[in-house]
Amino acid sequence: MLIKIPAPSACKENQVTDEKIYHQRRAIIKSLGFMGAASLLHTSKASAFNLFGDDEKTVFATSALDYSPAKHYVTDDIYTPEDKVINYNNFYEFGTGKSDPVANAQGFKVDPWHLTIDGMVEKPITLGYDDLFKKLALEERIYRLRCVEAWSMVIPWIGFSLADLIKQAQPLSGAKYVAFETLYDPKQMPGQRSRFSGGGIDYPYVEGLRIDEAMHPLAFMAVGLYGKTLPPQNGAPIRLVVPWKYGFKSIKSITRIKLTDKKPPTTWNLLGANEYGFYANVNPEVDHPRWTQASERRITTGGLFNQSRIPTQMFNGYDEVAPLYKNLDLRRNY
Ligand SMILES: Nc1nc2c(c(=O)[nH]1)N[C@H]1C(S)=C(S)[C@@H](COP(=O)(O)O)O[C@H]1N2
Ligand SMILES: [Mo]
Repeated sequence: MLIKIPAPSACKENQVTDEKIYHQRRAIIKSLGFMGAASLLHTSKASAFNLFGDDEKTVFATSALDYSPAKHYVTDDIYTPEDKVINYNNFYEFGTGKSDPVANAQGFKVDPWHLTIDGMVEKPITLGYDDLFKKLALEERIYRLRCVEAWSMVIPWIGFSLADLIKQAQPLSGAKYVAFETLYDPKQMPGQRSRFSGGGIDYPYVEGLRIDEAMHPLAFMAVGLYGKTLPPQNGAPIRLVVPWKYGFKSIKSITRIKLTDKKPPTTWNLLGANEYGFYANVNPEVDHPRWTQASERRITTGGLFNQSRIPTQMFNGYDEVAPLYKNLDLRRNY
């Protein structure tokens, strides 16, 4: 079956409705079993190359039978314009202000890159930069991202499921957790040079998931957004996206994924255990000690003051993860 995929650049921030319809269509096209991503890769190593090609591109989907009604890979929500997604960031390695990452990360070197998956696995592996785009079929997913600070965005990511990546290393049955680590490179990351410039974090930034959370199909490894490779400020060349958890779990610029039988330390929990838990599931009923989590500021179009305040949903609306926590008191395990 032949499918036409329009270039993402076709959408403009002031065409919200068009943008929405346009992308919705694209996401559905993607869920039709699009397997051609590797063949769309540019050989160029220029900074942000277009993962869907420069123009309308004809690609092959395997067959309509591949369609799975994965309702949570798409959304009716209005997309956050690309310009907001790539200019309003949290990436403390590049500074603690929202506009610091875009200002300080532009020279960040992502190629060569090494991502190692090791620990309790049958077959430890290390992926180089090109492998990140070629080893697994790329797909697009539209996810809500809810920061613990109570703002949120809707972002079209490109990547593959974390489960598919982990399976490449063949986890041992005793592995109970997955630990993640961001690059440690103070020469490139000014926030890592001192405690004061990096928000008090003891770098490298580390995160973790229980193995069943990590293997959940919604847990995603992103290598791109809005049809292009990730900008450095969004965690190039590869970052985690866990849409039902607060944004700080979605660790950026990952160099190591380690399977372990011990609960791994996590950066924000180390920084303030009474404010940031290991689970960090989005939960409107459990407030942050210093602010409510019952609602959030959705960043769409418009200035800072006309963005809508909307109710926060349990698990950020991804209720299919609820069974993962059926035996857990989510008030105590925030
Ligand atoms: N290594 C690293 N990963 C990180 C962070 C960080 O400071 N360092 N910030 C987190 C937080 S708090 C959020 S909300 C998201 C923001 O992702 P975005 O900038 O792509 O929207 O990245 C997360 N991942
Ligand atoms: Mo965040």
